[in-house]
Amino acid sequence: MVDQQRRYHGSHWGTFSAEFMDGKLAVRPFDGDPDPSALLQNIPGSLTHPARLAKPLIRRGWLENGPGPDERRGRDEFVEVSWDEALDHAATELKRLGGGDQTTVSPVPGRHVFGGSYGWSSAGRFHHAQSQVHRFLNVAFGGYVASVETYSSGAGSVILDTVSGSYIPLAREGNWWKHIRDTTEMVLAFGGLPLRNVAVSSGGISRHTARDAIRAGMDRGCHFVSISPIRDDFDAAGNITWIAPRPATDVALMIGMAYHLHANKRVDYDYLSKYASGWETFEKYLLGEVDGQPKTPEWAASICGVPADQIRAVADEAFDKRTLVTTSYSLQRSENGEQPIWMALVLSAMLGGETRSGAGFSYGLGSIGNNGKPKLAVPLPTLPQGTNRSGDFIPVARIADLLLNPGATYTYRGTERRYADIRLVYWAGGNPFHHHQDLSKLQKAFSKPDTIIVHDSVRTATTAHADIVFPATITLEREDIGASGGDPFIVPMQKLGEAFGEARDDYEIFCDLARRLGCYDMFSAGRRSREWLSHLYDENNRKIQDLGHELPDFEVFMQGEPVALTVTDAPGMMDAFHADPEASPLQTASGRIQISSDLVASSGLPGHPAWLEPTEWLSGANELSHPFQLVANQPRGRLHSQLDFGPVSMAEKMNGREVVRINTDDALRLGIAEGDVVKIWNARGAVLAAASPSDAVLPSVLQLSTGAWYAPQVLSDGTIACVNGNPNAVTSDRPASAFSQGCSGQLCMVSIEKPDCEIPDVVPHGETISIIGGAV
Ligand code: PGD
Repeated sequence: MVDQQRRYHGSHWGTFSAEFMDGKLAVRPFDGDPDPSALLQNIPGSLTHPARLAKPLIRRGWLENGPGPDERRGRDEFVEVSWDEALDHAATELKRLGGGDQTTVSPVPGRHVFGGSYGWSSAGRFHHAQSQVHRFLNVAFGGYVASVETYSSGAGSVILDTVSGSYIPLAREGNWWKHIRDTTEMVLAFGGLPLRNVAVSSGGISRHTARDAIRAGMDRGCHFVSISPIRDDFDAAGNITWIAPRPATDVALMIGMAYHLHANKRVDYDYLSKYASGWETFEKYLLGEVDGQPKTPEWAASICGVPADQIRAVADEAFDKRTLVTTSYSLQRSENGEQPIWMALVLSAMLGGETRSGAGFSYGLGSIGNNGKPKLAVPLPTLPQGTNRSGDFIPVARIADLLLNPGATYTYRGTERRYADIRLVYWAGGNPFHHHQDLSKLQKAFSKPDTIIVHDSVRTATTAHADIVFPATITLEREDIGASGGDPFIVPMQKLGEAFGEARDDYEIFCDLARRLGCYDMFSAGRRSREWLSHLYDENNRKIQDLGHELPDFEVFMQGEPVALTVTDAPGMMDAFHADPEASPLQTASGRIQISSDLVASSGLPGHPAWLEPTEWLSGANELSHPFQLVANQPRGRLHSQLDFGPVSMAEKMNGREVVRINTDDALRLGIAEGDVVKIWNARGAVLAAASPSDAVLPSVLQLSTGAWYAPQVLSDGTIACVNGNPNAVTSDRPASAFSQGCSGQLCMVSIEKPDCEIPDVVPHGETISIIGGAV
């Protein structure tokens, strides 16, 4: 039993314990964490921050005129209402759209209801908002239009599923941090290995081990090569070789390496013939038999800007050593984002794959904390979401197209699909006005549905575009069970404070609606929150006991400390495949790693990895009108847009405004000095940010992280700009390709200038949604 004053809790940025000291919440990292994240210190202020939602809100236009498309969303006023009023309005609307007891109401699955509701929300196996909304819509509508894939990895996952059978083992199964510590001789890190990203992991992370593994690898003499236009994408201390290609050109660099290796017979052809298929098709492309252009290091250098001799040298070293090729998720969050991931897998295969311990290919190492760690030997508790009978879905990053183009067709994984006609959007636990691109397009898309319902704990830009806003508790205000694949602890998430204002748990909100719709019994299964927790825990414990392990009793667990889970070094998919490719083939068309694919070719792409010129890149036609390549990457001071108001996030800003880094020479040429507020713009929109000249970014590259809360304002020169610094005001929501339809939000072309207009102050968190008036 632990000290009752000190409570444990789990979060995406680390396990911690907390207690109130002098009336303030003090957060202390979990003792077992060797490298806790500073992001934990964003947490204490979240209990009472002024951006918290205290009462239910209804948009005035919706309240007065009823449901229907409305361009005032995002600009309209909100009216505070009582819970009963808000729930009654919502329930009436849900019933109008076919919601109810699906055993008695005509069971028309909700093909007009978008419930994809993407977002990280908070840690916790039961109160996970996305799981709650999915369960609710399955019960109340019989189903909904879902979303598949992620903004993190939309293009990479789809291509790896196609050419290696499944992306999951390549991201999660290899124990890569251990290899880096013990055996790997060279790490070719495309996109770097950013410690700022491994600080977080969806669902929780108890032990941050990456920094120690890198340090141990360096001490052993492992050569780390970071390939990125931004130097601190590999932000560990020590000797790291930085190779800086132009953004979006890594695939050309890899193909140039492949050409050199093949020309010098420095390829493991035995590996290719045993474990891969389609080499001959790719070889023709490599040698220029298809397009008359041999893909020499000189050809690659002309595209990526890395000298040909350096390309040759790094390829030779990679062949001579036990080389681990890694690609960050960011690499594929761009147009043609499938290509560098596919090519990195092929390059690794040319080097002999995983035939030597410590060598091979790892996807997303460094992109998220729990990738590349030992697997759990035991299952984790999961809330059953029921059955979605609608059968309809979109690739997640197609949300704006779905709402704007009902009935239109598109392709995904080689199959033609059609967008549904959506009347209701129900969102809980995500912030599309943070995570989607081209936010003015999204704003138009959000004007289309009849009704938008959002649950959140804080007044985000997404709540500003809703019709009904339900205030949700945060994890600190409720009990839950914390656990995540790849993390070796299960954490009792103990309640730390009372609900803010009138906020309710997402589960309670759905129960209240289900009662009004006549489907409470089915939704709740007769259980209150605590009964669900003990039910999920006990059910899981039984499965764990069947495997010969055991967890404490539920009540003991909930009042105790985090409990260690068993991990395993049992062979994963790639190990089994390498041990016997005949007995354990990959789930691909050929059973092997596919160097060429007819399915990919059926979407109009080359059927092998290739350099495909993006619409927006340095050296492209677009460079003439907008000469800078913006890299809109993950932030250092927060997770996505969450807790942006916390002190760690605010310390990264200047006067509350997000910072854009610009190469020192470019800044000098444009007369931009440290702290100057600059306007970054293109045809899609504009954003203000505080400039910071730096030699850590390549010339003609700007770096502005995601996550500042979207606050569009009309500037005195007439431009509408996000004054807080959200890069998604200018990024494109063009799909990565017609094959994956993944998010391409990482890169776009922009102009930058010191604006000739008054500079408005930033909009404080929560004030974009207004009970007294809109922001624009
Ligand atoms: P978060 O800021 O985590 O972003 O997008 P995502 O929508 O996941 O939003 C989570 C929301 O959930 C917050 O508003 C938070 O307040 C709310 N929330 C937290 N706990 C609870 C709860 O218990 N209940 C309810 N109802 N709400 C809760 C992230 C997405 O952004 C991702 S994963 C990636 S990788 C993308 N990255 C990029 C990028 O690199 N570049 C660009 N340009 N754009 C990106 N967008 C993507």
